[in-house]
Amino acid sequence: MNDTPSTHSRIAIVGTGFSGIAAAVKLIDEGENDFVLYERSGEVGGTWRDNTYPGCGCDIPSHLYSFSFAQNPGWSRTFSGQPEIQTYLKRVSDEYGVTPRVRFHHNLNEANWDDEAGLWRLETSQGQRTADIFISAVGGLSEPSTPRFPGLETFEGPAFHSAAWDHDIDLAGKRVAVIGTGASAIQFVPEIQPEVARLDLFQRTPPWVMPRRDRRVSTLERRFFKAIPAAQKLIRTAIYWGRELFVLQMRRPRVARRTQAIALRHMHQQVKDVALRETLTPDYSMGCKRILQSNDYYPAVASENVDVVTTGISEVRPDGVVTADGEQRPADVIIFGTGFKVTDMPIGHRIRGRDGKSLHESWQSSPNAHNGTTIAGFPNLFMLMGPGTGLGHTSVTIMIEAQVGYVTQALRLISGKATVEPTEEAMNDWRDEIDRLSHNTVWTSGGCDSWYLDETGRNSTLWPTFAHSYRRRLSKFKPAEHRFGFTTAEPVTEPIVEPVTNAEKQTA
Ligand code: N01
Repeated sequence: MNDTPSTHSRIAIVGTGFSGIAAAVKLIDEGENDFVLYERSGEVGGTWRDNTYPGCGCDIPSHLYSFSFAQNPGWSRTFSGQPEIQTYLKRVSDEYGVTPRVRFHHNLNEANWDDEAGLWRLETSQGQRTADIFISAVGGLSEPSTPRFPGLETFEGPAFHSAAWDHDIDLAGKRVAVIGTGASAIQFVPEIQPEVARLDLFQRTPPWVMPRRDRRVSTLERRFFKAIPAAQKLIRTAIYWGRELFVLQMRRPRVARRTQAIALRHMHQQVKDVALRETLTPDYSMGCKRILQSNDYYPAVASENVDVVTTGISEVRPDGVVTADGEQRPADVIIFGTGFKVTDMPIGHRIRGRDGKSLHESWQSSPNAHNGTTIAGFPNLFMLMGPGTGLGHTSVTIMIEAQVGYVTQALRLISGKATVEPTEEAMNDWRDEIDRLSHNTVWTSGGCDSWYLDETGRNSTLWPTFAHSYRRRLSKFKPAEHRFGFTTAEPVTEPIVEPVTNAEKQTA
């Protein structure tokens, strides 16, 4: 169906990661037939397709880090690796009839709301597409952030970001500079450390690292989950509520101190060198940045061929990295584990609303969307995993499914030629609530700089409390918080692909 000539659809979803797929499955279930997904790549999967670095995996238990409607009894580990998650996403996309609706290799360059025609004009790498409703499912971790160190372009060896791992580069026997010690780096450092000649790990801020309670799931367990889906559902529910308790430590310093002690003990058991332990000990409250989990990071870092470098980088030369104290550290390869553009998301520059202003301009350095989803001045735009919906403590699939249910409620209300957008007041109330909930939490007062906070110092990234309260909040779409209008766009009546229903496929 990818060669269908239609350039207009009632609904356009951009992105086919967890949120794009969830939205598509929900629309299919709703009997909505007139929608397409635009995907810049040639495969679904989003960040789980792109991040193929060695050791890439999930730090949320697999039973929870999956869709409630498509439980997978076959997870091979309690915390899945990237290949298995990617396979899962592709399978769900195929089985639920999403894949035939995806237009691959359509990179969204710009999206402009045309107020006269009452539709979105999506400028893609394959030409203009239009839609009455635009669901942005591009995710928060889609655009790698690579620091522009002076002289980087002169570096003679390969240099790549962890989210675009260059598998053609053989690291065996090489001197490797790894920049960053976040969630990605702590996963790939133990994988590459045994094979490289030297590894200089440039650490700006040490992370808190907890033990990773990962294990193989036995064949018997898998058979059991397959035979009795309710048992897997029960475990999922138990994990869900267990993870909710993690919020308490973000809000209560006493609880946090107890967890910090576990992390420190973990480090003491694995790192014998006192000076190195000092270097690796965070000076901020646990949870201020994402809490990491690993059983092999500290042993790798404590290995003879690894140096943890804490002096900042001043420049890159053709054959190495120079720190602020003038020391040059020779390197054959540079790997950036430097994260993603989260608070200044590139999509914010590409979406323009009614008055021609981009999201970025209207946000003025502090992203905001009502319920993390809709934005005044941007009619019929729904952002999945928008501002204020990220999570540190549990699975984002919970937020995604809540949002998708909320969006479908809104879509039912504008089934004709109508538009919907939140009132300014509703948006301000939401922002005030995020600020109130963030106040005095570890995210805003934990003593660290994190990408949860935007340029203005606000937490505009995380939902700063329990996931279940977000679910409850989004369980009912409130028309009174929105403004409705009418457009002149002709509704599209021609189906793009045959309807498929997923109701019978639901396992949970
Ligand atoms: O990125 P990060 P990531 N000079 O932003 C450092 C998700 N994820 O790719 O802390 C020197 O966490 C930066 O230093 P500092 C998860 O949500 C999920 O590792 O800013 N260093 C930090 O050490 C995660 O949070 C899973 O001082 C620089 C590192 O680079 C998110 O992805 C698995 C620098 C960046 O860490 C991002 O993780 C993996 C500079 N100029 C990832 N700029 C799951 O399991 C940045 N750094 C679900």
